[in-house]
Amino acid sequence: MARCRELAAMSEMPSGTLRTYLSPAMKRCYEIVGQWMESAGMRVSVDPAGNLRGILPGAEPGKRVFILGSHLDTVRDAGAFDGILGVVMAIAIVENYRRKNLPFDIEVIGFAEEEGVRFGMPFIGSKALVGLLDEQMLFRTDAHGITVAQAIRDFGLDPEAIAGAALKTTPLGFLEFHIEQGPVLEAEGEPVGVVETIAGQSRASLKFIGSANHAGTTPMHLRHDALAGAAMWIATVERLAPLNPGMVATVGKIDAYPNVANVIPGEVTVSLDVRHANDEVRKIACQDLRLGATMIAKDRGLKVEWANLLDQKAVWLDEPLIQRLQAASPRTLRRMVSGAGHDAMILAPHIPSAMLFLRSPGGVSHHPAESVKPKDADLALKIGYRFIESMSAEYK
Ligand code: HGY
Ligand code: MN
Ligand code: MN
Repeated sequence: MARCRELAAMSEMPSGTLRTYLSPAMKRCYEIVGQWMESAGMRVSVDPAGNLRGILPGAEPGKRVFILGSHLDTVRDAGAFDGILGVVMAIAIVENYRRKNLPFDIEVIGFAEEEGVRFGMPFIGSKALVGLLDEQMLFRTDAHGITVAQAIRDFGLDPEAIAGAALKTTPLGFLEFHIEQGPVLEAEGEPVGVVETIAGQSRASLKFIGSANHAGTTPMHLRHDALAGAAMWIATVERLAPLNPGMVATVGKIDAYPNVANVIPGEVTVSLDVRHANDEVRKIACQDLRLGATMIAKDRGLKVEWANLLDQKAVWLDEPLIQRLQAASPRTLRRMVSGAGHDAMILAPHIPSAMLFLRSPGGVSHHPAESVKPKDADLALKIGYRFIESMSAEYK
């Protein structure tokens, strides 16, 4: 818990937590987490995509590996546990096994970028690990016009070598500890749960283009107000989501130009984030929202540009690993759907993957009030120890 709170202070914001892909704040975070990894007996490195990687060799180094970990980056004004908790708990598990000569190596990975805050596209670290990064991604720019490739160079890494981040062998599996970030476990009085499915997610960016003009002299019927048009569309997003049970849809970001009170907004860019456990339902909802934007734009004499940023399928996690987690738990584990995306959803199609959720008090996350109960972390750790014991017994 103390370690999570210590890392929360490493931030790009004067107050509040923000750590984005390969930022200076992230460099300080790597130094601290790297020390914790070293003191747990791990050999530490940073791969070409920027993932922080620690290896605890087993009895036959390099022969087999089991991966633990989560992400080190955060959203803006984040809590202290989203992502970080999974890395810190992984290190705690390694500390417990550092002299046990396991029949496999344990690799702890602090993924460099899961939230997608800096470059608008999530999962850079985990995609690099499974060889899914496309060259195009290297040219995406952040708000200051810096490309991903430049950010990698600024961090002292070589973007040309990014393929080197990909795993050379297929690990035995991947286990990610993570806060639930929702209300279910608390509502049911459960300290921990096991994830069965991670909902699919679509992310897009829409630009409504109208014409800026004088707010005082332009009659209402002669306006092409991009912000009013975007606002109409945002209202349809909120109306459409509940029509599909289990769907969530969010417009979290809006940028208006020129963004001054006495000018009719000429251009507005908004984000869209749609999640659902069924990929078909999610895709149809996005098509409907896209059609709606086109109709609103047409009606108001605006243009609208739609850019897809992510189309991440829903993912089922590994049933044998779920069973193994259940066998390691002193209580029946609540099987859950995760509305939040995780690095596990990128790894799961390539590596048997599982997630253990810890209760989120108040169901709060992506917020400074995010918290974890120490006794839940203690229980999760004990389950983690027994999980590794059972893996060790199987591969002895
Ligand atoms: O947004 C999410 O699903 C997660 O927090 N990356
Ligand atoms: Mn998050
Ligand atoms: Mn997370």
